[in-house]
Amino acid sequence: MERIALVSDIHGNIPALEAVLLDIKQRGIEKIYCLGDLVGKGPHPEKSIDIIRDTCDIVVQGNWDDFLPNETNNTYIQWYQHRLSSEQLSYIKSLPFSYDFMMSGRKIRLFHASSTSVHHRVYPWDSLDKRKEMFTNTEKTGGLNGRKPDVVCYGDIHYAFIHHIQEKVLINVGSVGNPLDMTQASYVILEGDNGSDVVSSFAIQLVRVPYDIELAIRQAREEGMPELEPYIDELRTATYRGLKK
Ligand SMILES: [Mn+2]
Repeated sequence: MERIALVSDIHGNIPALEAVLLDIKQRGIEKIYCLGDLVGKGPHPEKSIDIIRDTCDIVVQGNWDDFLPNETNNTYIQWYQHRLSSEQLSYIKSLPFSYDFMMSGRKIRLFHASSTSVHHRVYPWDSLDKRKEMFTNTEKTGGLNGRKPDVVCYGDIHYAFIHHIQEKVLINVGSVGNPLDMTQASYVILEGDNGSDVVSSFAIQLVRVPYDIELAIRQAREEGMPELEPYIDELRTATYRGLKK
C-alpha cells in the first residue's frame, strides 16, 4: 500500500501551503501531486512555485498558470506577473494538462478543471451529464483512444467533494490557499497499490487543515496586494467574491 497526497489551488498562500505540507509530512506521506493554480489571488506566487517544484512529483496546469504569463494591460494581473521571473512564467505556462496513473486496478486521471479545458468549470451541483463528461478522453487528455479513467481528481472550484457515479469516482480535492467551502485548507489522500493493474482495496480521504489565516492576511497587506479586501473576506468567510456581487 502506498499513499499519495493531492494538493491544488495554492494561489500564493504560503501559511496555508506550509500547514498542509507539515500535515502530509506528519502522516509519513512522501509522494505529493499538485493539480494546478500555484499562482494568482494570494501575495506570494513566486514562493508557491518554488515550494511546489521542490515538493511535488507531478504538477498539472491550472487556469491561472495558463493565463498569467500572457501579455496584458490589466494592472491587477501585472502585479502578479511582476513577482515572477521569466523562468517561473515559462514553467507555469508549460505545465502539462493532465496526468494518468494506475492504483489498485483503477485508472486515475488528474487535471485542473475539466477534460476539455483548464477554463471550463464543473460544480458538484452541475447535471449528471456534465459530471460524466469528466471521464471522457479528449485531445487534451492525450487522445480519444485507450482506457477511460475510473477515478478523476480535479481542483479549480475550491470546493471539496467525492461523488460515486455509476462505478466511477469524481473527486474534488478542494483548495489549499483559497478554500471556498470552509475556512480550512483542503487536500486529499489516495491509498492503494500504486502502479498496479490488479483491482484491490482503495481509499480516499478528504483532509482539512486549520492554518494561520490572520498571518496570511498580514502577508498580503505587507506586500500591498491589489484587491486586498475581497481576498481578506474570502479567507475569513470562505465565500467566493463572485457570489457577493
Ligand atoms: Mn483556482
